[in-house]
Amino acid sequence: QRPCSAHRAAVVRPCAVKRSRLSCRASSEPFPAQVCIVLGTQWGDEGKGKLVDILAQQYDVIARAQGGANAGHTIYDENGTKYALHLLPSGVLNKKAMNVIGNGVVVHVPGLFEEIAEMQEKGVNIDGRLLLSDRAHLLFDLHKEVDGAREAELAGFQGCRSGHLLFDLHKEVDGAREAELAGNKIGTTKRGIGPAYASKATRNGLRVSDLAHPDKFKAKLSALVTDAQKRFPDISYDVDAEVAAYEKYAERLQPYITDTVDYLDDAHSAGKRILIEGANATMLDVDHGTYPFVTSSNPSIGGIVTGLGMAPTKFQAIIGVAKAYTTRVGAGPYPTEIHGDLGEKVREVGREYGTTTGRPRRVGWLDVVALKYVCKINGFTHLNLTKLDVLDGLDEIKVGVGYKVNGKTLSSSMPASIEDLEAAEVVYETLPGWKQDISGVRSWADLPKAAQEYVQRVEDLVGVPIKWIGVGPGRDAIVIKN
Ligand code: 2SA
Ligand code: GDP
Ligand code: MG
Repeated sequence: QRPCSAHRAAVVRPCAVKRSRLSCRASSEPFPAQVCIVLGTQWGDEGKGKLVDILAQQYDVIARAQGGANAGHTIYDENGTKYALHLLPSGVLNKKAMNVIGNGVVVHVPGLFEEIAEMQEKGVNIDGRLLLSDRAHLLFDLHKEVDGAREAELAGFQGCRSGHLLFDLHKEVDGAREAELAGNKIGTTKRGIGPAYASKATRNGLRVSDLAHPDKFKAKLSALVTDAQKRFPDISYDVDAEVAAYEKYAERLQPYITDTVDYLDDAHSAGKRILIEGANATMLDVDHGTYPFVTSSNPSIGGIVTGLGMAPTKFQAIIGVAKAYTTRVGAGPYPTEIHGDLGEKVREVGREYGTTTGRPRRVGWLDVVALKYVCKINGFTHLNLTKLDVLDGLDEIKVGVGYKVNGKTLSSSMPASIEDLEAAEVVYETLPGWKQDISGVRSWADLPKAAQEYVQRVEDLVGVPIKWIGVGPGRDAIVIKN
């Protein structure tokens, strides 16, 4: 299915990536903020990696704060070479920049080395350009197994999850909660993210700093495995082999391990420019997203503060990245979802397949209600509207501007309960399409009038300036809005 869809998309946009070889106008424009954050505003895959890659050319340090290898950030260099990044920040292509993996990231060490090797094969050497927080949690293959086992188990009924009240139930072992939850699968990436953050919250996780104490490492890992096996007895795990592997990894990781809180503070004091890359997105935030169909970190602004140990008073720009429509991978309520042929068409033109798992992404209209809610949480200074080119062929384009729920119309807040969200009736505005290929457009003035009006209407509805507009996957396929 994938080669075929990629082929069809290539037929629709034959030159989109090739054109990116021509210039890097957007990357040469200086962006003034000393500390700048790029965050996803929807359900992920908005194109954060592309903006980070563009801005990274002007920054000294690029940092990741949360998530793990569930993230998939696709970028293209000036030669059109494609890179799919998962744990490494999308700034790695700026060969002068230092890349930081902060304390809030859950790190699968073998996966990290694989990614470093893949980059090296493509001529990008990471040596001396990567720092890993000594407080970051280690994500073991064990966590991936638990992730798979939990997903396999979830089916049918979704039980009690009304908020985070401390029911007596929560005092029981995890198994009791699972029995209560026996519901649909979340549709995770099976990268072990939830179980790794669960270990962190349960306080039996292992951190990068534990690698320096091999005597205690084995005992801690054994305790983690025993705990998981109580819950999932079928999981078999060779602790000795894992300990031996991690002894070797510890040596290789040594040059990267740093107190990144200190490093970032010193870098900031020295006037270095710091770019922070969010992974996933606020609608997948474990607090603010469509719980429980979310990831297990805080991909919103709070997760950046805790995930790097950086004070928010240092932040000057917070950029929200939003697709001109929406996509979502995995299960969960999706009020503006487009079903049928039209959804399929947008998926094919937009090449909407997971960067990490290859899963087809669900597709929907732009949801301004969710976007306004996400703006409140994050305090965006600018927006980047991406993939406007994907809407080129449409006669008309809808924008969700309200939810009718329980007799009320919401315009900038989300119902907490997914049952209410599932029942929400979306109020749409319909705008005319432009029916023109905009993938070669590089200036606001050259965008068709209907495309300008679409972008302007979104900006007016959301109330945050749209600075960048994506018109293709390549680095130069970006328009700065006047
Ligand atoms: P997890 O694995 O525990 O974080 O999954 C929980 C939910 O979070 C969603 N999620 C994502 N949604 C979109 N993109 C993600 N990254 C990859 C990409 C996804 C892929 O960039 O394409 O390749 O499939 C991502 N990571 C997590 C996930 O779908 C669950 O709904
Ligand atoms: P991220 O997780 O937010 O970094 O996004 P992903 O890399 O998972 O998915 C975004 C996809 O859209 C990637 O394949 C990008 O190359 C592509 N992309 C980014 N911006 C644009 C754009 O403006 N137009 C088009 N057609 N593709 C884009
Ligand atoms: Mg992605």
